[in-house]
Amino acid sequence: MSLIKPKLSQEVADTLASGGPVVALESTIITHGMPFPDNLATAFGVEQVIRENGAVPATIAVVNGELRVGLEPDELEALAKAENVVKASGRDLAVAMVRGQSAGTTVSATMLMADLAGIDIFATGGVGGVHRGAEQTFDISADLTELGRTKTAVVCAGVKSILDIAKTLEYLETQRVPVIAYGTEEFPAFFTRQSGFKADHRLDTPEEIARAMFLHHQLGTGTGLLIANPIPEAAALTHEFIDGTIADAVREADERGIGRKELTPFLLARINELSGGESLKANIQLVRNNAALAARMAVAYAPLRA
Ligand code: PSU
Repeated sequence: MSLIKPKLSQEVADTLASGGPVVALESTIITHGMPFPDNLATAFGVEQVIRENGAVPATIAVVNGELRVGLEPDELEALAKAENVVKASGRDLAVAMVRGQSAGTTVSATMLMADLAGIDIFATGGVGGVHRGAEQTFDISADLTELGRTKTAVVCAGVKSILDIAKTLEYLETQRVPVIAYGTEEFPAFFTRQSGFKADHRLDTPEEIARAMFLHHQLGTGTGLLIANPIPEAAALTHEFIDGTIADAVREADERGIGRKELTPFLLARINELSGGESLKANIQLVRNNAALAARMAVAYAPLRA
């Protein structure tokens, strides 16, 4: 039981108090996932998509040591421009507060803060997972353990094949996290619609997903849910185009000894360079697509939780 409440924006506080739909958004995608100015344009655009689909966006971050849920436009801009800002997973929040730091929150930290604020649904691009070679390095994202203990539904476009997708799915099974693919049998691979692995479940409407969330929590499972929403067909990259690029970036990281929390941002930036910007374009489209689904889920879920 937590004793800390993050600081909510007025709009988010009012919407939650009236039982309205709110969708949480992470900020590591802004501080470490995309370059300026695309990161800022995407952050504003994604908030807009959530509004167009009937919900209120709540971008989550740490600002000068304060846990914040719902940022003002000038605060988003400052985060998007900041250099050397911290990347905080759940375990880093307390130290960031003590040191008065500003931080982009990863999926794990955002889930934790959303839960503290009373927000049930969160949209992102991709979640972290089990890295390739994890049998040697033990590099498994804290996002997966957080999904195993925090009751937030996370909408993503699957996980990138910078990760070991089979091991990521195994780990989620161990953590009692249902993996629900939206409108498809297959677990998507972020830039591509297919990964070669099936998701555990398929549901075809936001309303069905909202009901599954409700029942999952009624069962007292205590865990989150991972909703995998494939990138729209028109924005998707092909395996022929992106797989070699991903492999090259992973090899380069290995040769340069880049690991731990630097690894994911390095791979994202390098894949963007090597793909001539195509991966960034795809990334932006899939985040917007996830925001739309999350908002529709939040609209369907609000009356259930009342
Ligand atoms: N995957 C993406 N874009 C991102 C991230 C993941 O496609 O920006 C970010 C998310 O914030 C995620 C974090 O929580 O990277 C995972 O980092 P790590 O692998 O170090 O746990």
